[in-house]
Amino acid sequence: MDENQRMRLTLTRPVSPSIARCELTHLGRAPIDLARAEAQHAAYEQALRSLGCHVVRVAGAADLPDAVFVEDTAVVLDEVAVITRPGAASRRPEIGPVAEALARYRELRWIVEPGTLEGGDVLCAGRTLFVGRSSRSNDAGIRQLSDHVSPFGYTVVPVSVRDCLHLKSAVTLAAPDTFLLQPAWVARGWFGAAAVIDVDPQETFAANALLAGDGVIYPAAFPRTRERLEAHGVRVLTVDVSELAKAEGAVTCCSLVFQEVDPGSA
Ligand code: CIR
Repeated sequence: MDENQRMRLTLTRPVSPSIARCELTHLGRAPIDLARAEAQHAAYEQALRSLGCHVVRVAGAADLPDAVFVEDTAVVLDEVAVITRPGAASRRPEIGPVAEALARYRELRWIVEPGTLEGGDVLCAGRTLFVGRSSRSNDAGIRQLSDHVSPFGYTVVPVSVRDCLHLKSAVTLAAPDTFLLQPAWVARGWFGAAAVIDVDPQETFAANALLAGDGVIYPAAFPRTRERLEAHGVRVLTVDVSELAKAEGAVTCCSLVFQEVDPGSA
């Protein structure tokens, strides 16, 4: 089936009422306004719909503070979904309901002990998966991911990152052939001859954009980098994610975007 005829799905999960107890690695704790976070999340889902995504919500989890950051629980490719084993132990109970939801769309594979992997460390560009070696994703997890996906023709490239939570804090795709990158956190050499847009030096956390369809969802907090994206012809939909950012989340982490696949064709 033609890619354009397939439904684009996105899995999301509600903001947990316990989000104030979220994991934090590089940020200090700041009060999070739950009602505002929920409203921001609803606007984010609406932005996904406006880019042609059908939003599938996984049930909320009141006792799992970081459940909204569903990206970290799986890596979804056309052929298979790999359920992760988050490096943050508090996040491991998040995976069950996500796996259950994804089983409707994909065959599942699993990262197991001693591997750890979080989806925020996995950047899929065509048939290459760049994977951050971070405090959340270890070499055993990266090897297991490679074993799961290489039969389908994917190459896994481990990437060193520094001073940030995940690889996708430091680099994401702004277009299928264009990276948006924070050069302080990841070296652009990993990405070969591909086009690279650097974030504006005044906007430290600006490298996380969510590519969905023909546009990106992007935080309103980074207008200078937004200008750079638009100057490269990228269609940008801005969302205010200020409350989720206090939990060290950004725009990719609140969804898993994938194409519906005819089970007979995968
Ligand atoms: C955590 O530290 O695990 C959460 N507070 C934030 C996770 C953000 N995830 C992501 O960017 N992929």
